[in-house]
Amino acid sequence: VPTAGRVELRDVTFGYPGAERPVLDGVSFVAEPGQTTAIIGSTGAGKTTLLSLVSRQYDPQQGSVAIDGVSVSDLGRHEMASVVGLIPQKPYLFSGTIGSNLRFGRPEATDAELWEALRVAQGADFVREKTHGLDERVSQGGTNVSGGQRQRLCIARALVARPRVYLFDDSFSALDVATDARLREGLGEATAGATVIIVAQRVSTIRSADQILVMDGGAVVGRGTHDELLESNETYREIVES
Ligand code: TTP
Ligand code: MG
Repeated sequence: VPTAGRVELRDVTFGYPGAERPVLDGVSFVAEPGQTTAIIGSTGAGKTTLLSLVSRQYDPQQGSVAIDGVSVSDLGRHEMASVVGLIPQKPYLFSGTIGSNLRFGRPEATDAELWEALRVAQGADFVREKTHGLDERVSQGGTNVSGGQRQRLCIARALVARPRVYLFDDSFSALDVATDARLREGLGEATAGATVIIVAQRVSTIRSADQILVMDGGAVVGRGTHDELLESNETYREIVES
């Protein structure tokens, strides 16, 4: 039974520097290891902001963010990278090769491990088609990798690092439904035992999540399984019907 990677937010309030109103207001939840927690909610609800607090790009003004009982503010930068794998909503690559990008979180990873991560992330085919394969050069603003390919490379990069907590920020919305399903099936195995938090737009992506948090205006306005929320939550029903 996995026991590592438990994420706990307690009464978190956060506003961006200089802003008048908080973006997150009294958010509390627990995401358990071995489970998938999905977050859904309208644009601007604060989903990305929430993930940025878990990955400690910002600290909350009030409340606490802890992983396995340790406040993330006590984790060093390097430690953080091995604990949390964030796949950002706007995926980015570092200047270098595809291989060096994939090895970012774990430099000692073998080529076989990179290919396995690429296979799961549905990215092996396009990397294989590159003239230089893993040694193909990419750059921040480069055009030899499309947006969708960039996203798959970022997913593979997180898998290679083997963190305790995965944060997927809207990583699946741009995929067709079949690729989305295939990718998440493979991810289920590859991330087994870890804590998985998925921000999603599509209900099909989160239907089977162990827990769904519904966010609206910086607050969690509902939580439960898909069936429970359909019963009990008006905001969730509106999202499902839209
Ligand atoms: P987000 O946390 O970006 O909202 P979201 O991720 O739920 O939206 P989307 O579905 O479109 O991805 O933003 C919440 C609020 O915070 C919003 O009013 C914009 C504001 N904000 C900033 O002021 N600065 C920032 O850097 C970010 C990311 C958001
Ligand atoms: Mg967002």
